[in-house]
Amino acid sequence: MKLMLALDVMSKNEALKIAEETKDFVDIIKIGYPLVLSTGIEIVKEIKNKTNKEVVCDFKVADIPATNEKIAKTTLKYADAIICQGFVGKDSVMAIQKVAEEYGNKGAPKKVIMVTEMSHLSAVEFLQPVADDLAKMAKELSVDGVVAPSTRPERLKEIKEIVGDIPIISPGVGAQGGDLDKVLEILGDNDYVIVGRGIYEHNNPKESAKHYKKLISKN
Ligand code: FNU
Repeated sequence: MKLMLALDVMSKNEALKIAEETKDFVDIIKIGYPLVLSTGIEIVKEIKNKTNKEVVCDFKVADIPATNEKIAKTTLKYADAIICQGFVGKDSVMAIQKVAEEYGNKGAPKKVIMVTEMSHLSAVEFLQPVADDLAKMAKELSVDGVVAPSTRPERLKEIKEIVGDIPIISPGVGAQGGDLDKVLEILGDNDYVIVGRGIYEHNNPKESAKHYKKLISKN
């Protein structure tokens, strides 16, 4: 199982410092609007140069196909992977997949990760009722990964059963209170546990990353 660092800090210096400090224990780095809107998309290059890790842009893209295509082009020029929402439907996700195919190559494929059920409390209101169908769509489209919640292990398990061998990217351990032990019983070698605040808000991010990596690697 792999550790994905969610680097949601708001300054370039802090981002690069934490990325470098934790890189021996982190498998892949995820950034999103907090960092990219604060510093610019070029931060992707700087993180990659400093760490030699793949960078995922968590933009939860959720627009019409024509706009999704533009967002994907700008993002995948820099990033290795992009996160999109599935609830906008097949054509919107496929528009991103088309860009990923165009921009990637065998040595450096570009990946599309689709959100199914989110990890926060209110995801049960509107997303949970359709999440199994979203997971089925993710399977049908052969996306490169799906996001499913560590905050609700029973749902994580159900979604994993639907998507089969598609890697799961799971947020919710640490600050959101997800139970890592339960999550470790469900996820497998190709899946990712996302930890953000549990690492970057820790007084020693390196030690925290090391701690999570050790717990995850035991399985
Ligand atoms: P931490 N994230 C999430 N839940 O938390 N992409 C989702 O359902 C989802 C996400 C992201 O809580 C969130 O934006 F689809 O500090 C943040 O970047 O450990 C990270 O996962 C969790 O961060």
